[in-house]
Amino acid sequence: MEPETKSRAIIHLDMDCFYAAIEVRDQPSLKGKPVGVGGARDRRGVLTTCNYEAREFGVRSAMPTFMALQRCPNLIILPTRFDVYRKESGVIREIMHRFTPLVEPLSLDEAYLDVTAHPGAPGPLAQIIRQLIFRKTKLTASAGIGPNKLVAKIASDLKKPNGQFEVEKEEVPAFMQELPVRKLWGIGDVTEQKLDRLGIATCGDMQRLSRAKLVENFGKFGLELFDLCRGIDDRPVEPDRERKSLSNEETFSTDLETLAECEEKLPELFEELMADLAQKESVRTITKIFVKLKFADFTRTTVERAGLSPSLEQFRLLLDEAFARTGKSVRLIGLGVRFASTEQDETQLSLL
Ligand code: TTP
Ligand code: MG
Repeated sequence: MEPETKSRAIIHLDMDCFYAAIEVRDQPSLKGKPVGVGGARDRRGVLTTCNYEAREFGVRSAMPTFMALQRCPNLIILPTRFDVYRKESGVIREIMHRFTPLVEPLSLDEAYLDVTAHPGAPGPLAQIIRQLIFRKTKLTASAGIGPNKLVAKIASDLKKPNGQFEVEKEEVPAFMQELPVRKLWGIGDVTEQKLDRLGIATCGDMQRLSRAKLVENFGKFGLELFDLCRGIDDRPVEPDRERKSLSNEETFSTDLETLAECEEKLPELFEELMADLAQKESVRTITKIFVKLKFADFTRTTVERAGLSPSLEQFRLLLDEAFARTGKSVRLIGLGVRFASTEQDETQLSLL
């Protein structure tokens, strides 16, 4: 046996249907009714989230509004109020900081807390934090408690809404055994399909693959998977990490041949970038905006400008310039912004 160090205690806290919960709190007549927040009713609109009443109809975050309305014709759709969400987020963050300085926000409504140094047991602590949040905001939160970020994050989903789930260190192997591989960080559709072909559905299944086999199939990520499927995750909770840039990009299933086709993709990419920005980096100063293109031959080019604020029109000018550089067909368009630098190193926020 390896020498035991004090095991870590990590809480992953996640507000329940955050934007929708705020809207219902502020308009009590909506209570009990299905509510979605976000996009307009036309085909382009997308919901940011919806409450649990709407989820019973199969409505989900990031679902196109028209599809949500097909599933739930009585869905009440409200516009976003990011300033209100940001304010509540600040209140919640302040409460978390009373318990530990090691708070790593993932978005407005989600954070990891490392409470290892706190004298209290982590389960009851999570309970207290959730109660304080409710008392102050009248919003409910769910929590996962575990020996690392991976386990805490997965656990916080299990008793949603308004619940919590704790996995003790000794329980981790059993906890991982039946868990669908999809729940692991970094596994999307493509990896999932590949795993499916290998006959792997759960983390328990994956544990039977050697490191070599995982690397053979997934490259370097295979090494990570070897640990993740065993519930091993040493990543520290890193408070208030700051990224230098934020971007939104899309790779197209068929390459775009003309500038007009590229321009057509802009509004959606722009909307998504703006929503992401509002959620993740609402208070940072933007210094530059950029457009990145990747071409069919996998070469790339980036055009960026200082002193512009992000607008659809400015991005269009950068896109035109980037396209004109080669005229080659385009397989990817990315729009992004860079922030004023701080003394902190660049660390990519891993969206677990
Ligand atoms: P989530 O925590 O993913 O969702 P949620 O809080 O609405 O619901 P849950 O109870 O399952 O935690 O996201 C937090 C907020 O972020 C959410 O209220 C709206 C916003 N959001 C988007 O704007 N776009 C998205 O695609 C997602 C997933 C969330
Ligand atoms: Mg949430």
